[in-house]
Amino acid sequence: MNRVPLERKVLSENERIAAELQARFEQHEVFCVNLISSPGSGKTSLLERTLQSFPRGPRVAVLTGDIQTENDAARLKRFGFPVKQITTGGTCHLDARMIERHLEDWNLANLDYLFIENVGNLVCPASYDLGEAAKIVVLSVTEGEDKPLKYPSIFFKSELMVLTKTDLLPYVPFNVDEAVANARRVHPEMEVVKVACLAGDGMREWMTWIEQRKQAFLAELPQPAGSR
Ligand SMILES: Nc1nc2c(ncn2[C@@H]2O[C@H](COP(=O)(O)OP(=O)(O)OP(=O)(O)O)[C@@H](O)[C@H]2O)c(=O)[nH]1
Ligand SMILES: [Mg+2]
Repeated sequence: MNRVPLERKVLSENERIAAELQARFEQHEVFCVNLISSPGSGKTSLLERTLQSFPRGPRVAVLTGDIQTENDAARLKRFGFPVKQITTGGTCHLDARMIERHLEDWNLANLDYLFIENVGNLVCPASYDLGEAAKIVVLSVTEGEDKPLKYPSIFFKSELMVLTKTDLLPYVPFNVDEAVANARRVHPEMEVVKVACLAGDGMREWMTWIEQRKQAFLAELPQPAGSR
């Protein structure tokens, strides 16, 4: 089999498993987001702040993907929520089968939020749905405001762009308005939140977005028979 049909087969198998995962998340009312960025943009730092910011009560879990090391899981486990590292061993993205496998011993009925940190890569993760309710692209101010134009697929598919490391704006030539305009050229409805995770700036806006998007996810779920 040549490369194109094989790739198509892999992607359609991924779509099948992702649809099953999506149905399970919906059935158990688990709001799942897939965080995607190039390496080092600040995904784990954002999740560290997020876990710190959650009030007591919500049931939150994280799956974090990397090619090697358990470093990110070790960072995130400190906050007392269930966290698993997915080590791909070379694959440059997470796929739905990996998520399915790592969820095997978690009871989805006990979760409200599932955060997935994808492998650092702006290209391949865009092609692999994981059953998430929303993709979120993370872009740091050190990467250049042209990235939405160079890597349009992930910006097209993401609902939200989180602009990170805004504390570095005084030191790098990065034009925020131009970055946002570029993202909206690719995806006119793109929402934007700006954060500086080391200082904690912008966390209220980020947590508000997550909460509102979760409410929208719940509102869109099919109503159980008899509740209408
Ligand atoms: N100045 C500054 N540095 C930050 C901020 N957020 C993260 N960093 C730094 O950026 C580096 C990478 O952050 P991570 O959170 O590990 O990035 P990541 O996207 O999870 O990286 P990978 O998982 O390897 O793709 C670390 O040295 C962080 O301390 C920020 O808001 N401001
Ligand atoms: Mg990370």
